[in-house]
Amino acid sequence: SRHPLHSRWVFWFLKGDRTMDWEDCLRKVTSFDSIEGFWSVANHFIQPSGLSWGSDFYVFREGIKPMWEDEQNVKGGRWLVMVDKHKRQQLLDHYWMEMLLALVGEQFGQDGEEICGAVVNIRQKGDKVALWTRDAMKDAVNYRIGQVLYKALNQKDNVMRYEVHKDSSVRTGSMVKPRIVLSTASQN
Ligand code: M7G
Repeated sequence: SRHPLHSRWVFWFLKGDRTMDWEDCLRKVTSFDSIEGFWSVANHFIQPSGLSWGSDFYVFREGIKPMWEDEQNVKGGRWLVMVDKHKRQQLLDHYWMEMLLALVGEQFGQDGEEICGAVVNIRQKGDKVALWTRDAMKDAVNYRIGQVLYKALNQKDNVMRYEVHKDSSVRTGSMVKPRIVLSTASQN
């Protein structure tokens, strides 16, 4: 039988190409609205570690474009998990899969409605996975979402940061000042 999800999710791919506008590099690939559909997508596409540098995967709720400018993202932010360069072999594909399973498996309860989508960025300087939420000012909601993600990705001893998209989009230096920080210490 078919196990429907609460939302339909769209899977996007971005192949980094500095000679093109960023948005023109973004392609809708497919969508799914059941657990079975999710697995056929997950089994069909190469894992993040197989992508070339500069590529991204996005899984976003239908109707939300995976970009800061979308009205559902414009006031939002992201929980960011930076993948240790020396551990990408063990961690990258695992993080991405755990993040997607948490997302489509409704592991965030009511707060799940605040989540717009998931992102993985393949970067030579260090890969990133992130969960985008709708409202960067809803600290309590974002904190709870962060805690679920922290556990799902077994972030013990790592620091997870919540960054406001408005700050990322006007970034000049390399780091954005996070709005929330989660670490093992803040879990206790
Ligand atoms: P990134 O891919 O988020 O991270 O941003 P990176 O710095 O590790 O590569 C790289 C660049 O892509 C940004 O400086 C923007 O030029 C462009 N870019 C990324 N995002 C997520 C967006 C977006 O949502 N909208 C627009 N217009 N450009 C974006």
